[in-house]
Amino acid sequence: MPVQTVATQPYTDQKPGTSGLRKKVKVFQQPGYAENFVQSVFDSLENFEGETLVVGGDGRYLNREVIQIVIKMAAANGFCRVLVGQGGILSTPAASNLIRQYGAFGGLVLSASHNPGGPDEDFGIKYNVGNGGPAPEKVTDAIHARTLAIDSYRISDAADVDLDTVGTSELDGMTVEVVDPVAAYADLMETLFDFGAIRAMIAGGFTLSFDAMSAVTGPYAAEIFERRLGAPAGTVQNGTPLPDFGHHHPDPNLVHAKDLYDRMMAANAPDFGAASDGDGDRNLIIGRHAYVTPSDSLAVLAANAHLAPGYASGLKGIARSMPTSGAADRVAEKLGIPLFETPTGWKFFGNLLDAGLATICGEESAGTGSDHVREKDGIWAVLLWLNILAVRKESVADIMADHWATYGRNYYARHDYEAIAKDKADALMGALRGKLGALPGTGNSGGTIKAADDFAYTDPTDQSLSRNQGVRILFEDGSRVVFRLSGTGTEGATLRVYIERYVGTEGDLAMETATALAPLIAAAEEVAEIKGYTEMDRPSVIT
Ligand code: VG1
Ligand code: CO
Repeated sequence: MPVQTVATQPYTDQKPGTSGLRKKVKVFQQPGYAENFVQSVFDSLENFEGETLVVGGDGRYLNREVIQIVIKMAAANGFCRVLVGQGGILSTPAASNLIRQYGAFGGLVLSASHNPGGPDEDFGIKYNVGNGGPAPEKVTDAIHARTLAIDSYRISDAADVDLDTVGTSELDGMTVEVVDPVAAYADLMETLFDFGAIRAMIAGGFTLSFDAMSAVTGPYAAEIFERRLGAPAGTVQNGTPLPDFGHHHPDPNLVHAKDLYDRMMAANAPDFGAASDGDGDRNLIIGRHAYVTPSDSLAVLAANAHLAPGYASGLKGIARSMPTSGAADRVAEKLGIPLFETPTGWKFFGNLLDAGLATICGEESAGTGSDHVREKDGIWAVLLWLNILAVRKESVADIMADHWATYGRNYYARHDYEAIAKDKADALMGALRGKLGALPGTGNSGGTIKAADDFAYTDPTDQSLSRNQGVRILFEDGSRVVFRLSGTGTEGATLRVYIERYVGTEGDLAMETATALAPLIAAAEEVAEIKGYTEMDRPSVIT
């Protein structure tokens, strides 16, 4: 019998987080662990018989093995076709694009994104629905419920599929199509941006450096920046996806992309630097001697998007996650378009994009994207910046200065306290929630507190309600401090503290961020007793 039904026991720890199920590789290597989760995904879906499933991952350790499992289970469960990236590779935005382009039923994206990879590090599985975006909460809740009840999974016992040769084969009556992971995505980018103008800018001496962090964007960046846009070989650094990302943490921030940062701050820095994360959906933007915070980047991209052909007719709206700074709000106000504030995680943008309410979305965690796919998209953000630079013919630093002079500046930082004890993290958040009602009207180093709440979001398209999405302390002058626990970590808990202060166009727009935020950083400590609960006297990462 080609299809086997295998008896299994539920695992109790398969609740998807902010972006899919993420666990240590060793956890995924337990018997039936990946199979249980994949079967639970299929069990919670309906009417996919005869449909197409897209599968691919960021190339991390275990990627190929789990892709073989997914293909054999898709065949055993009745999918008609699986599309898989050659070598098992698909960046998250490229997977989203393929789902949309082929009208697939959905897709499984294998990645733990910015988390490190390797036998002792992290792996992940995320299900994306037919619009190409991450499954909404009602789907992930159903998947989780199923993982707690599952007693068998279905899998074909056919031989492994050759993932390295582009072409079509059969597996138990199901078609397996191995596709070039880059081509369709690169073609899509050419429809959105003025490649001719960017190519001319590069030919005219504009220099750039892209750090793929030994993760999935290497092949995409080489094709787009070096081959299609004519940047010299070597523009893309760390361009080969490695199962352990070269022992690095593929998180494009100032700590983990320090090489790029140092290059961009050096005397002979290139004009433009960028990096992306494990699965290619994040972006770090650094101009020559000018770091751009992700929140500012979202605002600048929104304010200038009309300069790129794909957005020439303007934006319908902007959406940002709640902890992302309000810089984009000021742009939306000036453009006269709506601004949506959602909980953290790209899954909350899908409905807004589908409904045509928002065109551009972003998160403070270095995610920016648009309605071209239903995921955040690192290379897209880089290309939009390049298109804007090619049209405006100004430096990144000048564009930032001009932006702040027009809109004022939202000074912003995120402090992460990583790998703290889960009970301590829960106690900190519990204590904070317990005192929310008493805070308004009181004062501390940050000034007078105007309001304090636990963010809740009602989706304007389907009225679904998401509660407990982060504690907000809002001050009278518009400053704020936000606290939430990460939903992507695999070790203990991570506390994220988001700190923001707005300075208007008449104020000092050239302060050091740490100086501008010092009173609010003190206020965060006073309100939440971070040192006491975390037993850490400083954050592990500041971005
Ligand atoms: C983090 C970020 C969030 C992002 C998520 C997935 O989640 O804060 O903005 O959407 O990662 O990004 P959390 O729950 O750890 O704060 V990725 O590139 O890891 O898919
Ligand atoms: Co990612």
